[in-house]
Formats: sequence, C-alpha cells, structure tokens
Amino acid sequence: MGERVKLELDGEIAVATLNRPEKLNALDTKTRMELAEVIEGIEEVARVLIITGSGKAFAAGADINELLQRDAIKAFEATKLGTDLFSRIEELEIPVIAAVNGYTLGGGCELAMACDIRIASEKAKFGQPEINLAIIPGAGGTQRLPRLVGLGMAKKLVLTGEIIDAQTALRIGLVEEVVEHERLMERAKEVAAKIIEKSPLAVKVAKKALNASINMPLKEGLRYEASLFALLFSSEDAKEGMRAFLEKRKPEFRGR
Ligand code: CO8
Repeated sequence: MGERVKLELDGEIAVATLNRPEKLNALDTKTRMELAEVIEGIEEVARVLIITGSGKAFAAGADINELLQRDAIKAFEATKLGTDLFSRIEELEIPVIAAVNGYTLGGGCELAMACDIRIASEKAKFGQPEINLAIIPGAGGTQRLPRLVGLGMAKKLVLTGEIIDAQTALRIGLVEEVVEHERLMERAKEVAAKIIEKSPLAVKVAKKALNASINMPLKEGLRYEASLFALLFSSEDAKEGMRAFLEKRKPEFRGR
C-alpha cells in the first residue's frame, strides 16, 4: 500500500485517494509514481475507479518546490511523464470518476479533466493558476480544458489564473454534478454502481467511442462508432440485453 496514494476496493469499485493532505495533495514525483502503480492492473480488479483527495484538496497542482529545481529539459521530461500518466487514466478501459473534494488546481485540475466523469463537492474550487508562477499548464490544461468548457472560457481561466467555485464549474461544464460535501463519495459510488450494472463490454466500447470523438474528425469518428456498434452484436451480452428487455426481466451480463 502506498503512502501518497491509498487504494481501497469496495466490491468492484476501486477508490484511489491522494494522501498528502499537509501539502494539499500537491502532485510531486512520488505521488505521481504511486498513482501510476495504482493504475497498473486496476482493470483486472475493478469495474470503476474513483479518484479523490484527502483533506481539503483534491490536488493543488504540481509540487512547486520540485518545479523550482527544474531546468527546461527536466521540466519537459517531467511534464511528459505527467501527461502520459493522465492519458493512461483517460484511456483505461474502465470508467474513472473524479470525486472532487476541495482545491483542484493546476495539475490537479488536469488530473480531474483526464477522468471520465467529475462529481464535485460544493466545497471544491477549480483553476489553472500556473500563469501566476509565470508558467502555463503542462499536463493537458490548454488542451482538455477548451474541449470541456470552450475556448473562450478556457482562455479566461488560463490567462487570469482565476479560481472558480463548484457551481461555476458546473455551469461552464467543467464538472457534471455538484453535491453536498458529506455526500460526495456516496454519490460517486452510486454513479459507479449504475455503470457496474451494465455490460462491461458495452461500457468499455462506449468509452472508446466517446474518447474517439475528441481525437477524430467527425466522418472518421462516425465510421469508428459504426464498427464498434456492429462489433457488439457478436456479444452474448447484447443478445441478453435485448432478450431481457422483451421478456420484461433484469438482464444478466457476463462481459462476453
Ligand atoms: N506545491 C507545493 N506545495 C503546495 C502546493 C503546491 N502546488 N499547494 C499548496 N502547497 C503547500 C503550501 O506550501 C503549504 O505548505 P506549508 O504548510 O509547509 O507552508 C501547504 O501546502 C498548505 O497550503 P497553504 O498554507 O497555502 O493553504 P491555504 O489554504 O492558505 O491556500 C491554496 C490554499 C490557495 C490552494 C494555496 O495553497 C495555493 O495557491 N497553492 C498553489 C496552487 C498552484 O499554484 N497550483 C499550480 C501549481 S503549477 C502546476 O500545477 C503545473 C502543472 C504541470 C504538470 C503537472 C503534471 C502532474
């Protein structure tokens, strides 16, 4: 079990908790390495991964003490590792839910944006404040943020470094839900449980098709969707889902 990232299993739901509360879960090298270890093989043991933070932050960004020590080459290497890690999270075959409990800034916001669904506590605060340090976001902030909230809003956030509250994040599309702080994990698990009821195969394929929408031109994306759609017709789960509907009973999915 890691020191900086705690992993717990609740049935088929894995919960990874960033655990460096005294530094607001700043994502130093050790934390990022432990997160990488957690992700390795998670698909074998869980159907949904929830990422959250301990204390008053989800993650307050990269560790500024480490950033200060870096020259351009080291900064490039480190940011590439961060970017690759977040891309691996985005590309995990199982859905990843960010249960955003507090400060979600810089690299922390970039981590949340690499997750599939963001559920925020009413206490959460979001921002890309790198500009205040005379740097820019380095692990997706200039790329995933405009895809989620639009280019104008992303420019406003990145250029001003403004910190926004959870309701504003909801309004602009940076998070999908805001819930009472005490209900955050319960709600994240409810959403996870809803996904777990479905066919694991269909969930995996739906995520792949949705991810393709941000990387492919529409025509190619539509063709990709059609291929994946057709592929599922060779699964037992699809037959079971349709039969169960017609027979007015609950389906029993087996993931094949
Ligand atoms: N790095 C290092 N230490 C931090 C960080 C951080 N990002 N954020 C907070 N801390 C530390 C503080 O230094 C303090 O430590 P100590 O108690 O030893 O003095 C402790 O955490 C508690 O923080 P505060 O006392 O500042 O708590 P407040 O409640 O007063 O303030 C804030 C909370 C507003 C969140 C404030 O801590 C803050 O502004 N933090 C920095 C936020 C920031 O600028 N983030 C962006 C960092 S740059 C970045 O993320 C670049 C991403 C590049 C790619 C990353 C790949 C993973």
